[in-house]
Amino acid sequence: MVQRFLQVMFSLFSTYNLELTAAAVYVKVLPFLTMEEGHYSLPEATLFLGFDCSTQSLKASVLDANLVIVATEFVRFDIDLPHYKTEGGVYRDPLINGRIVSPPLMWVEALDVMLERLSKRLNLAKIVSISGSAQQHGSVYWKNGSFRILSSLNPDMRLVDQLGEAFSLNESPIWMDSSTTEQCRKIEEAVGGALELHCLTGSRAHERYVGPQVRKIYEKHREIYHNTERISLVSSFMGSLLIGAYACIDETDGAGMNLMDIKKRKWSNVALEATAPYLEQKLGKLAPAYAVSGYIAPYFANRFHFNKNCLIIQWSGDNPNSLAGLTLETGDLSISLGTSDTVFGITDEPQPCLESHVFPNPVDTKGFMVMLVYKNGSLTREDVRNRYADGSWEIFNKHLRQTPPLNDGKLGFYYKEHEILPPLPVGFHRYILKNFTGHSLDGVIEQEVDEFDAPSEVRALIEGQLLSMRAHVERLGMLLPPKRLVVTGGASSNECILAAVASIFGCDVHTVPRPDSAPLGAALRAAHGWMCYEKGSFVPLGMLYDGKLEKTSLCSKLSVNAGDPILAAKYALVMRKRIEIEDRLVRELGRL
Ligand code: XUL
Repeated sequence: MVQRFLQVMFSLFSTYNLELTAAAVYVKVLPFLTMEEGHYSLPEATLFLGFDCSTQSLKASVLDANLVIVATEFVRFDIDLPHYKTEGGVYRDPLINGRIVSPPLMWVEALDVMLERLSKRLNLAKIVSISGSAQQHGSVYWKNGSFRILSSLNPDMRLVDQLGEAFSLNESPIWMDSSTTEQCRKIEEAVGGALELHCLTGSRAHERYVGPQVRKIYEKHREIYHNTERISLVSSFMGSLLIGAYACIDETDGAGMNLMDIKKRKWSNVALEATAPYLEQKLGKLAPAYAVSGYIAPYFANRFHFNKNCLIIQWSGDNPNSLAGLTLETGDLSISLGTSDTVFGITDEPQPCLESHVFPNPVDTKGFMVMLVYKNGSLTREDVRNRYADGSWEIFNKHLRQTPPLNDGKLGFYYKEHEILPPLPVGFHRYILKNFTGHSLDGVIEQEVDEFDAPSEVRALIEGQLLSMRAHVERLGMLLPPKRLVVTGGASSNECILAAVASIFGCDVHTVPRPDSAPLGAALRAAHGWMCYEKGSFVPLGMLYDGKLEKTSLCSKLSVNAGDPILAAKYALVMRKRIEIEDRLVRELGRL
């Protein structure tokens, strides 16, 4: 009875945009926390589930009460759901330059498949809380009247068979999209310029951000805009499915929209007005990442035997969740090598810099997460591997081993996709630095060439990606070398790439036991949200693992020792030259 009352309360809060935080509805219905030697112990026999709805797959990690991974699972969109005919989880529009979308119904069906698989492996009733990560910036458009469908799901049917008519837009713009340059410029102009928008919302206008995407829909497809009752991020969309109601947008992921006042953690009227009318009511409320979105919907309790008290904690972006899963502290830096490459850290005072993305700290009530994002990550590494290493990682690594550091002055810029940082169009650019001795840039000139030998192409790609990261981190004023550098993402299992990171950054390189830190971070945040709920207020995340980190699946290890400092100094010179060339390319070809 109490339970049903709370479920209805959660739905009402969510539907009518009332503020809901972990502390707002506080009733102890779950096992108790115990305090031991400065940390909280989670109750024995409880499980915490974290998802990651990324570009190419839906992943899951399950943590036990000791924060040890007990199960992982994944659903690959292209392979497990081939009827959507996506490539790498996306559709590239051949007619509209830069338009890249994914079908939201595919994410719904991926959840069906994932839960069918997990229910065969685990007793889902032991899961006390669930959270998730999702690709940042993707947006989902719920058609007028869809709340009714979402809140009355029939447990005898799959989700995909019930939500087919729920969307006003059947193709969601995703983070890879770059079709809104015009809208970005108009929004920046309306708020007083790129820097003004950056200071207000944490980022200048970016094509993939939700604000410019919404403005485009409003300008070009007004009927769709008016037929939309709720706009979710991919993160809050997946959370909505699990609570059977519209989940709030998390403040950290919400900062990736060009719509939120980064300091107040509230929608900014100025930014909303620069985007589209009546937008605030379509967005609903923001909530902190540790808040409870609601209890799991009866649909999942009935169909998959989840405990009806299972809490859904706010979902957030994949990068913020990785930051949580890597247990980053101020002064640490992480490089995530995935579909996108990202570099991020935590700071109290972010410097205004147009290249960076600033979000509220996803694991604290104060401070900021600062991030750089590259669109040409693993897909570009695979492309270069296919062109110059016969499609084999072994040959790719052999090329890296047989070429000297600094690549005899060969520098490459490889953009298979329109790049975010720097904002350059598709294209490969190669240069050889003449007269480079490694001691100064005096007399060094760059000569543009068409192609290198195959091994040098591979080294130019990897060195180029890492030099760009080092240069832009330096521009951001972040601590270099960092206190701890943690490399994560698929390519972090490649030792040759890790060795290049150590040489170029000139510091030790750490890795974590599993490269997919986003679902792990989500599972950790599920436990954190549950703990805050139990305590009735925010509790520092570290209270979950302080003093026992090495016994958990969160512990990082030293993988490669710092490279030679003389070599790192030579890389610093090449980096300066590279950034000079990059700035020139942006002036000549850039989208800005
Ligand atoms: C971050 C970004 C990407 C996506 C990838 O700003 O666009 O890292 O989050 O999923």
